Amino acid sequence: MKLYYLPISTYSQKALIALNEKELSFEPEIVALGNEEARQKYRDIYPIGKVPLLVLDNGHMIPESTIIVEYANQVSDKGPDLIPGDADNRRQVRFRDRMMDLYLNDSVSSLFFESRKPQAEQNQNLIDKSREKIDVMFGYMDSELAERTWLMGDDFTMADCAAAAPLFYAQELHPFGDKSNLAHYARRLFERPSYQSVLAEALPMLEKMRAQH
Ligand SMILES: N[C@@H](CCC(=O)N[C@@H](CS)C(=O)NCC(=O)O)C(=O)O
Repeated sequence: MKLYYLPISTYSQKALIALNEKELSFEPEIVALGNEEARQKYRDIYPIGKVPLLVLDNGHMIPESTIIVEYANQVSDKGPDLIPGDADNRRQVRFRDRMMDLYLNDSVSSLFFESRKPQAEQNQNLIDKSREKIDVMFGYMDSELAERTWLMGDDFTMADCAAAAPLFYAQELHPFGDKSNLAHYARRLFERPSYQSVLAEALPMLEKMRAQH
């Protein structure tokens, strides 16, 4: 199978963590989202134009990071069960996955893209709203993590796959402040081998972007 992705993309990183956790190998295909020609070429494959996208050997396309994580969990018995337990527990994993994507990841991504614009062109309203959402999410996560190793407790799940990348970017864009449970959790996530290898590929690219900024 082939994964279309961009190493620095938060949603790509979520899928990559799951593929690493489940010890699944794939053919990597990097999509240069910053290049209009490459974007257009990619839209011929997937008209929505978003990464990640997993394409199976039979040509079946699996877009959307959550669905890629679900697929990885379905086809591999290796590593942790990323959506474990009974129907109620699985619903709670999905709920936390949605919270991480819709309110944490999207807000941190907005801050990232706004921060790359010249100050006069930045959308202050979007920045303020994003920071508000991140603060709500940080408060929610910090209290949940008071007695938990991972977002669901002892099990590393899809929700943790979804939390890692936005928390990594938040360190600079919107630091954890006094949220020590969250800060310790983030450290555990960043040290996990499945994320270390994602960072090994992403960090040189991020450094290059910073140097160009
Ligand atoms: N809901 C999608 C979001 C994917 C997404 O927004 N990916 C970003 C990169 S992190 C992207 O492809 N942006 C390019 C674009 O919007 O054209 C998922 O979970 O996979």
